[in-house]
Amino acid sequence: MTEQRSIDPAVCDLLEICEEDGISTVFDRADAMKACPIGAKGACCRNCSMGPCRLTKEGQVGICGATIDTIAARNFARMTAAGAAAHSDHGRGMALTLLAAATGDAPDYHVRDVRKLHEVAGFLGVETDGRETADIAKEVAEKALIEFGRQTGEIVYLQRAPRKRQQIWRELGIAPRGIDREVVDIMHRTHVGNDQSYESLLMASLRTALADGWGGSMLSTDITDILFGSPVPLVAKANMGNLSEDQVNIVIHGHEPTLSEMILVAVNDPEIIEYAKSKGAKGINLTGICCTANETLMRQGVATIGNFLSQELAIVTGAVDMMVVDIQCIMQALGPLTEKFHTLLITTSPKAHIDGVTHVNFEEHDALEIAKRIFKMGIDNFPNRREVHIPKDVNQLVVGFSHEYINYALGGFYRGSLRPLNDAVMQGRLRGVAGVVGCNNARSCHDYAHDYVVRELIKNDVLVVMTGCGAIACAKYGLLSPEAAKYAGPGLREICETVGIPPVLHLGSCVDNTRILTVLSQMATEGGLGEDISDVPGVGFAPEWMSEKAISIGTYFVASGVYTIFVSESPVRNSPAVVRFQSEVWEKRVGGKLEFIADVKESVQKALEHIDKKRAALGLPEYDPKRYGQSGDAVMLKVLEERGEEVFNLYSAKVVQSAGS
Ligand code: NFS
Ligand code: SF4
Repeated sequence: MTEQRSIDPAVCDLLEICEEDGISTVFDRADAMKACPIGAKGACCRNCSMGPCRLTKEGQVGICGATIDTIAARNFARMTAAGAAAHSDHGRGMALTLLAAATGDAPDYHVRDVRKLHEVAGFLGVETDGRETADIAKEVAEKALIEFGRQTGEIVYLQRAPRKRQQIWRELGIAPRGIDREVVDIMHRTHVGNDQSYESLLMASLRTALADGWGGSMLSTDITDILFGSPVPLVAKANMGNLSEDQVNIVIHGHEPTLSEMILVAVNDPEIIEYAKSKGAKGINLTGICCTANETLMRQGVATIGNFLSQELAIVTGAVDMMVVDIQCIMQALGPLTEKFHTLLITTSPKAHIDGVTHVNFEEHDALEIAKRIFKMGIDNFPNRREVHIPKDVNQLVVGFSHEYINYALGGFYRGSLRPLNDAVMQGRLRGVAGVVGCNNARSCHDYAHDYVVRELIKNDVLVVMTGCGAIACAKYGLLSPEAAKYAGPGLREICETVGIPPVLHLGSCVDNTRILTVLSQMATEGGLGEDISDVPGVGFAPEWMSEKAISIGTYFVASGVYTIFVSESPVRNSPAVVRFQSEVWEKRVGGKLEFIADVKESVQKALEHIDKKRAALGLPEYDPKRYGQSGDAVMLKVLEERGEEVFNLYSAKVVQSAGS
């Protein structure tokens, strides 16, 4: 039973405990709660109180006359807007933190990456010559905030896309004006009695999603890098075995790095460590879940113990003394669950409370003090621990592939460039590239589709970049370590062995999907792979999506020219017109298309066919794995190994051991 629920042995172990002890989890609730068959197809509208209207019969319309096409498109548009709002509000939070840091209102935060600050200043038209860092940071933050409230014109970051892409957006009238404006636009046009054309609703969805991808999320990534440093490769660890038997286990969960970074500072405070010892603990062990974990994993090597569907199971170990959550993807079920265990659950964001759960409001201006106060609450809870069941599973991974680092890894410090990547695709050593991202979903076997899709892609010489819960999934199965090169096809394996990278690169949290946009833009302008993102032989994948944020991400990938596959039934399937529009019409207009494919095998097949179609359109040689695997690089590695000489490996030279190991 439990094996069908997850491919993660740690999760299966803990589910057995749940079964024995009668603890209900997301997996049980998914079995008990059948999805509403009407809502699941996009056939239900509750946009006014004459409804809800359920369109179940051929030709039926809502009380106001709305057709199935309008209703499906409106529902989709609202999902996009909610996702874009969540990401963008997170980005706004980062911009406000940078502003507070620059003006001295948040004295615990500093600009850690001055080079990145200057780069972003360049994008936003902020003068840097002869100015103090704080002064530049203040104007960068102010300029970033203008992007949210911009009313007319277009958001500045669109200029980071290939020229041809920008032209497409402008000609179609989908260049976003301001980030907030586009979210409001969707909420307005989907109100009863407004936009009734599915076509216009779906085009507006593209614009709003672009405001997320090239706006709120991209700013979020940039400003997070400025404040906390651009990631560089680190060795880190994944899965539940990273919880400690004899130390205070603090788990951070959610999305924003602002609090977790302060918790990281506090964890090294001798006073806090002494305090933990005074309570009988050997020390403090910090780990993470979901995207907060990805943020601290990428920059500091903090271990991740799981993704979206493991959050309850972390508590079931009985070893978590405190779980601190901020925003997004936090299951309400954690509240009642922690009542059965000793775990202290703390909410910290004014935007995310859970009834009955202790709330400590986190404020940037007093960040470190609040972090320390929260910490002490966790330590105080250590003596209350009862029985613990910590699964042994631990996997190693290498994280920290910012787009800047990918440039450097491939081209070297003085000639950092994606040229080698483009060359590899052009020669056919790499068949193409894929971004595999997104959530877990309790309606499908936990982590199975992520693992399947990624293994198939790398076996077929497709270089994979990942973020979010998908990246955590694959980390747990060893796919993010350089040794995973052995699962790759011959061409990709050669590249991994030569450059010293894993075949699957971890690019960060879900807002960091914008790093994929940046890499794709650079590939398109580097030369040899056309002149636009839609020319690059690549695909986007969300194998286990569940959130509205995933819909926004998928839609901005489509609007940027990428064929994007969600492995599930379509949430708009009751409207063949909307389904067709998202695939055929979007492809004709923006070069990218969105398809929901329930069969995971078929989804990979379609992805590879698409990559080959793009290769053919560029006049590139047909992909032939037999041509590689015997080249000079591989032979040289073998010779060195046989002679017992140390093979130069990026990791031996540059990897900084993770904080925890
Ligand atoms: Ni992305 Fe990260 Fe995970 Fe999905 Fe949730 S944690 S922002 S939304 S579930 S990948
Ligand atoms: Fe029904 Fe129209 Fe109201 Fe939707 S907006 S609930 S279709 S009457």
